[in-house]
Amino acid sequence: MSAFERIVILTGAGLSAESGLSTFRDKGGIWARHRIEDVATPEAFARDPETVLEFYNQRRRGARGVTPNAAHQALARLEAEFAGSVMTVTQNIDPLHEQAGTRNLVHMHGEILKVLCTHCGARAPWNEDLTVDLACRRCGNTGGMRPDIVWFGEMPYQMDRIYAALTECDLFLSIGTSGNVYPAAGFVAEARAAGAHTVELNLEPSEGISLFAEAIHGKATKVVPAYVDRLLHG
Ligand code: BV8
Repeated sequence: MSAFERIVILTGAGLSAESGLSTFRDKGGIWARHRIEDVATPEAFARDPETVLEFYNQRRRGARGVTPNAAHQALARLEAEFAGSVMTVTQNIDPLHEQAGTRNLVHMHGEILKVLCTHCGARAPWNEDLTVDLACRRCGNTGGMRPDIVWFGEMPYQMDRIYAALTECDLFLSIGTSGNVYPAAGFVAEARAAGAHTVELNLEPSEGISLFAEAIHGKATKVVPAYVDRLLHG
């Protein structure tokens, strides 16, 4: 029986790296090839929608062709077999957690396989390329269809639900994230303040390493299954 009862897990791009999806801040990462100001802000979308839509069209095509790795599968197993509660909060916009079987999941930065109409707020699943002239199926307007993604300067999704879980958790795991982007990078401080044990599982020390009670460094497909086994089988 684990010493813990309520687990909150934060994941980032490093979790999907071994599934073949590029991270952001590693060598050759996404932000080495694109400027955030050009492709990941509402101002960029207003100024040059074609460039922004094409940036996410490439990411959507990439996300369609990959499968969950052993780390995604271990986290789904943890949720299914753990006696207490498990909530997974991901910064990732790929569908790999749900494809591995995770159910209690929050995509705080949105999802690449969903579209949002800026005119009427309608959301829908979307697998194809997005173009500027696409008309919204609900309001019929064109020029406003964007990926259902949280850009820099926009409020991440379900923050109330996330903070409520952080104040209740007794174990906080941060997996595959560099701890650069807020408010996600601040979650470990919230969990600590709630008295939770905090563990970083990452390839290398993150920006927030000093805030974690425990750190396990290595590739996610190696360290995450091993840690989940420790949690489930003592
Ligand atoms: C907001 C879009 C306010 C989707 C993204 C303080 C408080 C609040 C905000 C701020 C603040 N200071 C600054 C800000 C503004 C900003 C921010 O944080 N800027 C940073 C750059 C300083 N934050 C925001 O704008 C946020 N919004 O605050 O709104 C507000 C308030 C009121 C009302 C309205 C608004 C919005 C942030 C979300 C932005 N959108 N993405 C997309 O294109 O994907 S963020 C982007 O970074 C991605 O979502 C990504 O997930 C996220 C974090 O990156 P990581 O996942 O950590 O990836 P990274 O490459 O950095 O690291 C990978 C790690 O994995 C590395 O450590 C590596 O070692 C490790 N790794 C690699 N391989 C492996 C591995 N680990 C294990 N195994 C491996 N194999």
